[in-house]
Amino acid sequence: MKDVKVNDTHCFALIGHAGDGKTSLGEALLHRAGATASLGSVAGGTAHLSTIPEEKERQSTLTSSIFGFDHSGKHLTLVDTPGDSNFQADGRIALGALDGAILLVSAASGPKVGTQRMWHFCQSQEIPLLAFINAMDKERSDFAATVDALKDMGANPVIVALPIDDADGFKGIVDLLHMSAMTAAGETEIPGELAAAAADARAQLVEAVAECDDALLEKYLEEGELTDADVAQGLVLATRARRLMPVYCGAATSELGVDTLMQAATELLPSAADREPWKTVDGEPVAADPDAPLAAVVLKTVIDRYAGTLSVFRVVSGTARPDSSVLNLTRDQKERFGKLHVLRGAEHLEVDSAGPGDIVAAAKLKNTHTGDVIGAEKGAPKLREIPIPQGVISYAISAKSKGDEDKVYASLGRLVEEDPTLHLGREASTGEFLLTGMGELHVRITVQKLQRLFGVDVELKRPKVPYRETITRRAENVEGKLKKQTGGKGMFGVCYLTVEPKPRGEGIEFVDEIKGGAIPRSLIPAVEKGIYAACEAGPLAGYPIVDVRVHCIDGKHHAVDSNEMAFKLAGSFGLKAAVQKAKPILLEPVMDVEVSIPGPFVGDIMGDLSSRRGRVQSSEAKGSTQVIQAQVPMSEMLEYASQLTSMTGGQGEFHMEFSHYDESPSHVTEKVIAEAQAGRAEG
Ligand SMILES: Nc1nc2c(ncn2[C@@H]2O[C@H](COP(=O)(O)OP(=O)(O)O)[C@@H](O)[C@H]2O)c(=O)[nH]1
Ligand SMILES: [Mg+2]
Repeated sequence: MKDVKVNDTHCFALIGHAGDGKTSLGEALLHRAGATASLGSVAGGTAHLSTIPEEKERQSTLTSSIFGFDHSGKHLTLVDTPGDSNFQADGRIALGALDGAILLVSAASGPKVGTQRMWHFCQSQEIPLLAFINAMDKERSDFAATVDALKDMGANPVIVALPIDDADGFKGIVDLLHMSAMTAAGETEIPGELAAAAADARAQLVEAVAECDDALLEKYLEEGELTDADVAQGLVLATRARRLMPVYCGAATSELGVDTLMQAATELLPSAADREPWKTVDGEPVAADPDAPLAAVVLKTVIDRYAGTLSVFRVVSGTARPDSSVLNLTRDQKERFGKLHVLRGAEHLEVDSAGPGDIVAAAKLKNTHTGDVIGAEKGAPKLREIPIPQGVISYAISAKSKGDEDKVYASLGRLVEEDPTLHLGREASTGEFLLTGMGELHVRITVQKLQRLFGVDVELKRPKVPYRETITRRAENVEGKLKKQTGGKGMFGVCYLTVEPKPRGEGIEFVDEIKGGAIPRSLIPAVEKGIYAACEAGPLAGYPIVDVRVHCIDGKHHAVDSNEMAFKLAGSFGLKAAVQKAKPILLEPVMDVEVSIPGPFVGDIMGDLSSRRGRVQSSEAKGSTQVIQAQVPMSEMLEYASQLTSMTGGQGEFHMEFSHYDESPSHVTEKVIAEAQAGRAEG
């Protein structure tokens, strides 16, 4: 890899909804680039990007898969991501370490929940995108409608490849940048009957590119055309600045349109050298310089049967070398690399160095986890860590055979290490182990892996609902006081807090408004700590408090008796008192639910969703299947999988994922409070 320059090093992801063809497209890209000897197939169980048995069995991607390869003098890393909402978080984490992505959409069904969710995520993270409209060979494919649907989603698509799709089916594409046609036979003339449509689409492309750049626009208005070089260069800038999302199309399983997409991925998406610079925790840019001290982020952890635990990292700056010492800057832990490997699906290829933009794996690091940042022992900038999404559904689990508990706990610990969106905890009141994941399937697959890798069987019990608590009005100037000045060491701290509701999902915010040293500067963080600690258990039923802005407006201190402990407790008492005065309520998680069923079941299923307090948002026919979208409180959906099976004789399917928190109705609140009180009485 050392011969490839940083500006010829690219890493990008394939993202989109489950089942639309990402893995198949990845296989086609790898095969056309000569990185694999044969075209892998998901349906045939030969995909190089499927790395674990559960993926082959379900014919669906469950964990992101990384493949590094060389192509046309460039070093590329392709990351195939899961589309299913249970596993999408894995793709989001990987995107935190990449430079761009290809958003795949099926021409037969258009953008779906998974497409939209990944698109929004890329928007929020400012990740440059190309779109690939796949499955153009399917009978119901509709290129124009799919482009329109991308527009409706809020994207700014511009067509760069037009399908050659006539009565005999899909044959290839017209590349509007080079005004040439590509079919299975190779490059050819643009078919006569498409000439007018191609000229029209080309004019739209030129116009869209011109509008993104003042100098180009001026030239375009004066001369009425732009040169090929102008358009190509303009499109590069517009893509990287995320002003335009260039749209390509093809059919992954027959490798049509794939070469043009590969060229676009390496020309339009930024290389490691010309992406937006990485930032340190202090917001300083970090240049992709192979000669600087090493700085890297860990995007994945893999438990490998032979190699042990692998930490997969992307080099941001500097050069990683085998047998060298590094520092985990997240945990302030010394680590040592042994050999370094490029991942090629399930295979590993040893390398002797890795520079900016390269993604490699190191085995058996001591205490390094997904999301961490690592670097040279001296002089490494501390990069921002990759945020890890938190799971939403918790199941109480127990070992099937008594005496296996320790083994279950230890083995689950290994799986949690590999998948940071899983969480293993213990419920204080009952002592039960709780396994938390992104959805029911996520937890069930984890249980399957547990059995396969470690031979332990566990039982899943009814999941717990992660309720939250918040406030509904402002409470001003509430005192939090700790005063203990009789006998022993004195303790004195007073703070005055004003709390107010924040919009849903914004969490807790602390605002320091202390003036004139009413609380000494050095002790204000203690107040903040106390407030955060008190937010862990709300006054109604002990669930975490969320979405509150806390202003610390005044306080009192004592020259001798004030200390950290005193102010931490004062902050904590103040918060509890303020929340009580601000009319606290219980929030319940509401899920986005998509149910697919044969037409005749629609009435029953809609009625059932309403009885679960669900709000049906749409019901659409897709062929003989009816797809219902609804929002339903999580507490009503805990055993939906088996209930749907019995209602439809196994002919229904559903997806569900967290949408938002909503105030729970009073009968639910009362029940949850009563349960919490019963739990406390027992515990
Ligand atoms: N006809 C057709 N089938 C496709 C195409 N791409 C993928 N498929 C099929 O769709 C199914 C799901 O594809 P997969 O690549 O696993 O989708 P992913 O979940 O997005 O990774 C597989 O059975 C593929 O063979 C395509 O372009 N045309
Ligand atoms: Mg896949």
